[in-house]
This record gives sequence, structure tokens and C-alpha cells, in this order.
Amino acid sequence: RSLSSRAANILSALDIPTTGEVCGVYDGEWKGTGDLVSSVCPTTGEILARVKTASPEELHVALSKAREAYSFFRNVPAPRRGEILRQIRGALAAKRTELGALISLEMGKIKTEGIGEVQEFVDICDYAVGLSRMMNGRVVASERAGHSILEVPNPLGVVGVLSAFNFPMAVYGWNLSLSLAAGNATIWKPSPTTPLCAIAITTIIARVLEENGVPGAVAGLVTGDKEAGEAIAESRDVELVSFTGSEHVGRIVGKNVQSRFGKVILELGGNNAAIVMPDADLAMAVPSVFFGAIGTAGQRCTSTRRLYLHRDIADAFLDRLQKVYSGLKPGDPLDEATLLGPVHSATSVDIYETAVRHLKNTDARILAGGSRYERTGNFVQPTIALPKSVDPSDALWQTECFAPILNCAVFDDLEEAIRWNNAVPQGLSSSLWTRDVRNVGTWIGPNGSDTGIVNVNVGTSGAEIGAAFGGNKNTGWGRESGGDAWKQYVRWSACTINFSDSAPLAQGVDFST
Ligand code: UN1
Repeated sequence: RSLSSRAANILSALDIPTTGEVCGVYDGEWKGTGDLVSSVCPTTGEILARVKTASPEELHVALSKAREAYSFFRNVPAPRRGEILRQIRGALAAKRTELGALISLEMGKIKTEGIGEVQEFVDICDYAVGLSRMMNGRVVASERAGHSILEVPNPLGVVGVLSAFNFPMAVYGWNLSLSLAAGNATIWKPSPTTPLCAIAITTIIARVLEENGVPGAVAGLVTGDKEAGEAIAESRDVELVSFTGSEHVGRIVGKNVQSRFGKVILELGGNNAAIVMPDADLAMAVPSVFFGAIGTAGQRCTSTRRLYLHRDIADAFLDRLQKVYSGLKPGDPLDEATLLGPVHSATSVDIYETAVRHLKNTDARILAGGSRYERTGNFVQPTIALPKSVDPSDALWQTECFAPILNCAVFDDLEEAIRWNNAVPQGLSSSLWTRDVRNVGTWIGPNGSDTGIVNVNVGTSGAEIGAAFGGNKNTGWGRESGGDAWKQYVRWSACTINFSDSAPLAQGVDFST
């Protein structure tokens, strides 16, 4: 392969080979004798690398190495595991710009978002360092004299992480950091279209593990396609499978893991709405909706896909939104000035074109965009549409379309907007724009938004790591990152200890002979 200097510089700064094929499997050693997959730059179409994925035999070996690594790692004291995470944090932060550039190169998101994604990984490592000294159990009052009940968090086992192309580093970070703090081994199967992001991260982490005398398979990597994901989902050696991706695949993964009684975390589709009330501050709301709909070229799970505008401000809002859309120019995501990069793949372009065609066929008013750009790369025009039907049960409103398309409708009162917000199968994120505290109370309460992330004067996307991240309903009810998410990565032992000289039964049961 002969790489452009743009690509070669980014890869070599991260120690990814720029000639020959690249190993895509790590279980303590780098290898890969399975199928070759190509990493393709969405901006230029350049082939960045051919990656050697895991053969079925290598998958098998990687899973058993992960098991062995877990047996070792569970005996390392948690604060010591935190110290290793602190070093991983430092190693990632030292390569923040380079890793961010690789995300832009391989995934296509713009520079500031690429670097932001690495920052999210760094942040969750910080969080997990703290957690490593705070993963506390409890002492529960026993009803029996001379008894104590302890709830003890123990390491869980092997955690399989199946991640998506849109956050090719951070979502792994959420899982890896909590999993390591908890004393587990992790095996990562990234999206087949972003293998280099995974290889770069694994290379950095492997080095830290090695310096600390920890087996590399504590943070193993198996690139590959469906078969690798299935092998992890079906393996009895994997206690917890954390999957991010479509509802369609999530349903299959969820069933597979459940059928062997494994634990599963699902982060599936979002179909997120922003609601703008007449008292909203439009100077804040317009740019925030703009970022929510267009950031990452509309390919965040949390991207704003539906915009519900109160009748009193609808025209003014759309006017201002159209203005910001019209100033948008597509460009190289590595270019500092670019706000709109390409969508990730040819498949993403198809998804976009199919959705736009449907809008046009059903007489939607297209207020911005509506076709792809005539230029190299997967560039599509961000689209604002006013669909003819506002009926939330129409397929158009019910499905997540992973592209920069914003469907808008006009409502008359908050109750109607909340009904529309909740009328879709997905339940990831939602955002209300208002200055009225009464609206806020309704929105975050029992009659309010039913999504996992419920924001006020904050857009649907761009969550911080401190709170638990995840969605309800068809989004899969998973919670990752902050909050109580760590509690899923441990094996809880409820231990009743009798330190008295008799052995009474609970509930006063008398079984004396
Ligand atoms: C995703 O889109 O899969 O809240 C994750 C956000 C980011 C994470 C998104 N912190 O948009």
C-alpha cells in the first residue's frame, strides 16, 4: 500500500505499521490469521490499512487467555488496579491529539470531536481511579443475634465489549475502565470499520500492562466481523457482554447472551427529541439544536433527530436554524475550520438517501439540504424536514435514521410534545428548552420524558461521564459510564456470618428435633 502523507503521519505517530498488513488481534501477543478487512477513510476513500482479523482458533485462544488473565488480575488489590488505570490515563492523555486525529481519519468525525472523544476516555479513567478505592460493599443489620450480613463486590470474570463505529474509542473506555477497576479481564470486538482506532488504543494500554507485569489479555482485542461478535456473545467464558449498536443486532445479542444466562448491557438506537417552549432562550436553543443534529454528522446515538417547536416560536426558530445550516460547508474533518465531516461509510450514505427519498415521496417540506454533495467522500447535506404527518406512530417518526436528518413538527402545549416525545419505541435522550420551572418539573417527573437522559436547556447529545449513560425501552435499558453503572461489573456476594454459639433460622422458623 502507498499511503498519503496525511494518513502515514497519523498512523506512525501511534506506532501503527504503514507498510504491509496490520495485526488486529492481541491476547498478550499481536497476531491475526483470519480474513483481511480494509480500513477506509470516509473523507478520501483511501485504504488506510488491511487488517488481519481473528481466525476462529485465535478467537478461542483469546477467550481462554482472557480467562487466565482474569484469574491473575482478580487478586491484584483494587487500589493497585486503580494505579494501573492512572498510568493508562496518562498514556492516553499524552497521545490525545494523535488519537483524536486517528478518529477523524478513520471514523470521519471532526477534529474537536475526535479529541473530545479521547478526553471522554481520559475522564472515565480518572473516574475509575477514584472508584478503585470506593467500590464499597455494605454491612446489613441481621435479624439474628450474633450475625452479620455483608454485601461484598467481587470481580466478575471476563467482560466482552462489542462497540460501534461512531464512538470507536470512548465507549470501549467506559467499559474497560470500570471492568479493570472491578478486577476483570476485558475482550474487545470493535466495529469492523474502525479497527485502527482499536489497535492504537490497545497498543497503548498493552504497553502499560506490560510495564506493570500484568498479562496483556487483561485488555484483549479481537477484530473481525459478525462471527467474532457471536463467539463472544455465545461464550460461557464471558460473564458480561456490553453491546453498543442497532436495535436489530442488539435483539440478537441480547437473546444469545440471555439464553446462556450471561449478563448483558445493551446500548441501542436513540430517536431523540428536542422540545422548544415559547419562553425558551433561542440564542441558546438554536446553536444547541444545531450541534445536536449535525455534530458527528448526525451519527451519535444521542443525536437530535426530532424537533418539536411550540407554535408561537416555530417560524422564528426555523428561520434562525436554516440560517446556521446554510452557512455550513463540508470539509476534511482534520481541518480545524470544518464543522461538517463525512458520514462514516457508503452504507451511511444509503441510509441517508433512502430516508430523504421517503421524505420527498411523502410530501415533506425540505427546509435545508436534501441530497448528497457532489464531491469525493461520503458527504451528505444536513437536512431539515417538516414531514406532512405529525402522527408519531408513522414509521418516519418511529425509526432511528443514523444520518444528519432533523424532522420537525409544531405543537400547541407541553403535554402534546411530551406525548410525541414518548410515543417512539426508543428511549435514549431528550431535551427541553424553557425558562419556566413548572415545565421543568413536569418534564423530569412521572408525567414527563421517558428517556434515560432527560435534559433541560442542554441538547440531547454530549453527555458527561459522571452520570450513568443509557436508554430505556428499545434502547435496551443499559447503563454505562458513571452513576451506579460499575455495580454491573462485579459479582455480588451476600454473606451472612454467624459469630454466635447457636445457629438460629431466619424468620423464627423452628426446626428443632
Ligand atoms: C454514542 O453515541 O454511542 O453523549 C455515545 C454523547 C457522548 C457519547 C455518545 N458522550 O453524545
